[in-house]
Amino acid sequence: GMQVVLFDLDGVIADTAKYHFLAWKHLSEKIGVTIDEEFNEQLKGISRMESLERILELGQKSDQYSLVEKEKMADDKNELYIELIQTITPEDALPQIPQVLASLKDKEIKIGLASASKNGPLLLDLLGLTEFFDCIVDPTSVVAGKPAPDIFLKGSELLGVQPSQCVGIEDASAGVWAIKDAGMTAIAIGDVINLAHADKVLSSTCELTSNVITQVWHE
Ligand code: B16
Ligand code: MG
Repeated sequence: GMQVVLFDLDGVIADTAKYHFLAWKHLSEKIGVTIDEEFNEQLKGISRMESLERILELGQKSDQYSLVEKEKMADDKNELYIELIQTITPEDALPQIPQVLASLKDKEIKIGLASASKNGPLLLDLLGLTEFFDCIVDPTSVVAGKPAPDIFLKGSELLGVQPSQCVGIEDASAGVWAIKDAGMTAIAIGDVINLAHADKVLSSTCELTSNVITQVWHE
């Protein structure tokens, strides 16, 4: 039977993608690279340094900077991102998310966070949702980022269950691959065209309930 639900954060629990985008856009413009929302799709679920690398590759500038300079750019982006997310309050949780978390708790289903973001704990605090989480996987504790399954596997390990007992919820294509490669059931939030590799696709979190989650498990 099912025992654990592993949530992605950005794009599932809160719409932080817009802040990541604004911060990357600011950084990109300073070095003469233009990014648009379509390109930004590729950065979803991808780590900070890997995102920077993709932006530099887009502008064919990857070999123009040393690792130290790249780390400084990533730090600058994160500083701006942290400034932007300070305005987040519990009102900014995506629709149904607090209700779903509460309902899973009532059903004694464990809840984990499998976000690539090093800002996950800060965001959960700003959203007032920390108390619902039985574990937060530290993204720096896994070697390979999404689409590798590592972060989801670590979540099942920390909560003491088999991958087959887990459902993962994701908005990013890379994240859905990570869940499927971990041997878990995947629920995706977003466009079915990008996310057809999930077991179930919902167009938004408005459609997410604890019943939808438990039903996918039994299918
Ligand atoms: P940070 P998720 C991911 O979070 C974001 O989707 C991605 O855009 C971001 O670059 C990554 O976290 C790292 O975030 O810079 O805050 O460590 O979707 O896996 O929750
Ligand atoms: Mg995401």
